[in-house]
Amino acid sequence: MQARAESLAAGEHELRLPGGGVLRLGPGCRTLVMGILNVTPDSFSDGGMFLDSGRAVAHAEKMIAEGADLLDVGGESTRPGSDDVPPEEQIARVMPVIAAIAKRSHVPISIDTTRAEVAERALDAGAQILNDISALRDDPGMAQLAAARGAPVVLMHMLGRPRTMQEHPEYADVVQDVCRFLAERVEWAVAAGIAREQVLVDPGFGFGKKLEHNLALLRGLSALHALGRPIMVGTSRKAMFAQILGARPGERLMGTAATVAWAAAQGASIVRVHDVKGCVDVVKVIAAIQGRHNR
Ligand code: 7PM
Repeated sequence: MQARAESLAAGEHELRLPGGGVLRLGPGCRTLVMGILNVTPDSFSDGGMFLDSGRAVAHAEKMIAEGADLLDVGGESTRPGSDDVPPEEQIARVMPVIAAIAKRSHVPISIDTTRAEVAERALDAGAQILNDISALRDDPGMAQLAAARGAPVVLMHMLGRPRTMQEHPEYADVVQDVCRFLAERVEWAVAAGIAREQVLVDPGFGFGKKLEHNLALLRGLSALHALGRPIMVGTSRKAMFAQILGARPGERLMGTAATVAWAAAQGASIVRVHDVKGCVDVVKVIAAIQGRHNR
């Protein structure tokens, strides 16, 4: 591990996936596109997990066909601002979907949860990456799990708690504050037994941030490279596009695409998006301009 880490060129990263795969990130390859898969009850159907799972799996297959490099599966998408989805409910939602996707394709799957019991069952079902919006603060079991399974972990910045975070977020210097927080969480994760090489960082767009903060973080995104870890960016369809454009969620693709292009040009390793096809085109064009390897 040490030898290989040292043999990597500056800014290059290799995440080791449970099961033996390797995910290459960094200036040598294009920004990867992670498709968002929310697994939530379908209010238009009679309910029942079979229907929900079928719909979610079909959407996963569509995103894979559109070129998704990874999928992020979450069963908690009513947050922020509302009640937490209990772990048992998250497990019931995501497990069958992850198992079905893992059976059909080799696209790496991340599990979007802050709860270790959900993450553990997701890993058992075939997920390989942990995406924790609490940066391992919610559940002490998460760090233990990541360390024990050797799974890569995304550490995201959030100011405050989901329910109240948008009330009055304040920063001295948002880029510096977010960098300092992420640096602290990386060191905390390493102290908890997680390999530094397995950690990704994410500034957490929209999580305890006003428009001015989101824009400052985009403007200063490349400062996060000082953390020495791959950067993930999630701006897809977020409220900043309502504020800049007056766009409803379904009308935020071009706004999202602009931030995806910007993030890719600043060297973000992964963009987390709803609209996979358009965003794959965007990152491919940015890679072509930069002369990066384009697969
Ligand atoms: C309601 C509000 C539902 C907000 C879902 C959301 C990120 C994430 C989310 C992100 C990482 C959304 C968010 N956002 N994980 N999970 N980074 N790493 O808009 O920006 O998708 S949930």
